[in-house]
Amino acid sequence: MKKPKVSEQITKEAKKIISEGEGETQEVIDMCDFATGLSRQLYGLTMPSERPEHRLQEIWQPLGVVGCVTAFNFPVAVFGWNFCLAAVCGNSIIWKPSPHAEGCADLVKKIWDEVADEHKDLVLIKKGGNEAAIELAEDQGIALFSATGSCDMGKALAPKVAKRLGRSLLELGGNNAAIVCKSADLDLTIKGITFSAAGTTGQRCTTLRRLFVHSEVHDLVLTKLKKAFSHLKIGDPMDRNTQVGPLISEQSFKQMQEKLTSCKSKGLTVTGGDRIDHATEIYVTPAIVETKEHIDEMNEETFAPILYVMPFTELKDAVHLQNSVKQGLSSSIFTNDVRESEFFLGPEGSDCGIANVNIGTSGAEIGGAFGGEKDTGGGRESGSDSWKAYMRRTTATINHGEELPLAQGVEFD
Ligand code: UN1
Repeated sequence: MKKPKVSEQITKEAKKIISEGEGETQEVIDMCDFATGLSRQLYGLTMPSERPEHRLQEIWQPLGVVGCVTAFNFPVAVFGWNFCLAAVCGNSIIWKPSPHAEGCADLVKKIWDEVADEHKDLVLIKKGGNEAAIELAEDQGIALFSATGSCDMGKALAPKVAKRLGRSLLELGGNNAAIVCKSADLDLTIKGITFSAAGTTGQRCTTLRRLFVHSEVHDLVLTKLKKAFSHLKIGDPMDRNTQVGPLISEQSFKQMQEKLTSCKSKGLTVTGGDRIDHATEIYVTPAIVETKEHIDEMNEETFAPILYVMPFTELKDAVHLQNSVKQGLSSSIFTNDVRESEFFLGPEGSDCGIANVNIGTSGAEIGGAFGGEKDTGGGRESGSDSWKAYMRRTTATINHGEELPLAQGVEFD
């Protein structure tokens, strides 16, 4: 009953297409289900003790207050990842939403208050920009500081938390790559690439930004990709036929244009990236940049739909380039060769927190731990054992005998 309202609010503020708004709301519902089951599974290990009549056990305890900073592009799902786990682990949360999406936060809080009875204050909202995020980071009372946003934001805030020896959980920028091998099923591949690169108008941390294509299929993939991009339906995100909605701000458009101008000045072929005339919204055609080498522009995350496409001949070289950037969030390989996919998933393969086979880089399910390595910040949210970040661990040793034997056989009589 509340789902359409929340979805529409997401589409209104974050400008995501309505199907993605609905998907995001569903993600919160799924997190509620997941966390409800998880609340009975916050297991602590029991270890055999080296001493007779002793027991060794881990007990997980709540942390206290979690501070949560969320970005405009996932205005409710990321809160859901954090709050659902924080709550079943016994914590409360202070949520600082993006200034672009405070209406989403108000709506979620209203829904919470309707069902929360005496637990309303488990969720408090702190509105504001950078200053509000800094206050949370510096506040000694915030036991866990969980933030989603750019790498620059993480680098500015993490030292403030570290200065008070607080805990951080960071899910920062991505610069995600996909590798297309010659054995790949190209129809599936083009679909996966198009959704990951152009979906959400390139404004996901998991958006596909760099594509390495085996030289034997490079030209064919490029032709098919350009065709797929040219058929994308760009426009009003409330219209169910739309696939690509507007960019969030003029600033995003400016950053996108700067990148494309720089690529053009290097003589690279750029297809798309054009602004579509509109009175109020910023619509842009997703861009493809063709390059023969890994240029500087590819090292940074531009939060807009730009896909760099580059050929390779050896898989290990493609993986090396994929891993050569500072960020380490998501990655994909498209292949029907098990040796290639296993190499990609192995220790010499992708260095990212997420590695997919025959799926694009975006659109992760909540059941897995979500997050990435290196400049992406190392945090893990949502599924698997991510809940452990929201608790503190007590190691308890219980002596149920009448003697006091010391560990390691120490004598002190
Ligand atoms: C983000 O952009 O910050 O995997 C999160 C995905 C989404 C989450 C993206 N489930 O694309």
